[in-house]
Amino acid sequence: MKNTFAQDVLKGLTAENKYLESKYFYDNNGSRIFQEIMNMPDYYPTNAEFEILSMQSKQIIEALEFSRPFNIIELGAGDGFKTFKLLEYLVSNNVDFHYIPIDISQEAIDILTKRLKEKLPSLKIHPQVGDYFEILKNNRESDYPSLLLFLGGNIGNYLEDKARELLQLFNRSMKVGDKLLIGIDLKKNPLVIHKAYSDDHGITKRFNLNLLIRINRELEADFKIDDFDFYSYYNPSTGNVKSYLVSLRRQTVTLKKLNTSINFEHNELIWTELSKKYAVDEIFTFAKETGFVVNSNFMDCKHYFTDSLWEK
Ligand code: AVI
Repeated sequence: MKNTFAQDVLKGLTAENKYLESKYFYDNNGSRIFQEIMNMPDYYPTNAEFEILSMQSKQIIEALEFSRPFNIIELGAGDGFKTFKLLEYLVSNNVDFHYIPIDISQEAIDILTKRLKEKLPSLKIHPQVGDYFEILKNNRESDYPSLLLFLGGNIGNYLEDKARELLQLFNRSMKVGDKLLIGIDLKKNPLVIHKAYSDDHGITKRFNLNLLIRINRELEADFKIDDFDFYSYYNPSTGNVKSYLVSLRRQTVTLKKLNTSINFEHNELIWTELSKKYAVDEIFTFAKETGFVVNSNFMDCKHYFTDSLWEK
């Protein structure tokens, strides 16, 4: 199998403006650091979405207007911590549904399945490991209506064009009447956003530097981690949080597996992540452009985050 990680790292580090793709943050260690981020009080998206699903599960389910058994297909289920509230509501109200969590990590799916079987023994769960689209292909043949979940604000990590493509792909794998519940982080006081991504504890910095550690390990590179710093800023006009690694000196890094060396200037940047924030009217436009109609926006009490319900 071709090593896309190696290819993507090479492409990013040899580009005129160096970059690394944020999807590569999530090796086992990176996923653990991301859990730490989600536990930080300043990282508001997790608490906001947890509040929405804890307080408004009833309203969300009513808005689906599914009269028969249905499927809940979760894309990138991870540890399923947030979804638990929704599932708990459904199980305790004896609603007839099947839960199909999908994740690329076998480890994440195993942990999730074990926890759910313990906590909600009557839940009908059909975990799947692999690529969303391969698995979603079956959705169009299903006799049951489906609710797709794409939670956590992951859509914000895609460039707008890529996000549109992804949503169009979701749309194509859905039947008329299927719904999508998508977590979207909203524009808000810039200081709140700034604090969430430039934390004082250095956890987000560690999250970013872990990518260099991963490259050292998997591509036999010699990044000196102390020679890089982390910088992130929010632009309220565009809604973009952009994160970077900063080379603290002029240096050359060798990537043995790629047979190549990369030069860094003093203060040269590697762009590592986009976390885009949307305004509510942009969400309506986005849905329309990708073949959906917005049914409702379920927001937390501070209006920091929305779980937006779209229908095909
Ligand atoms: C996974 N994703 C939605 C997170 C975000 O907020 O963009 C990743 C993250 N990066 C830094 N902090 C959290």
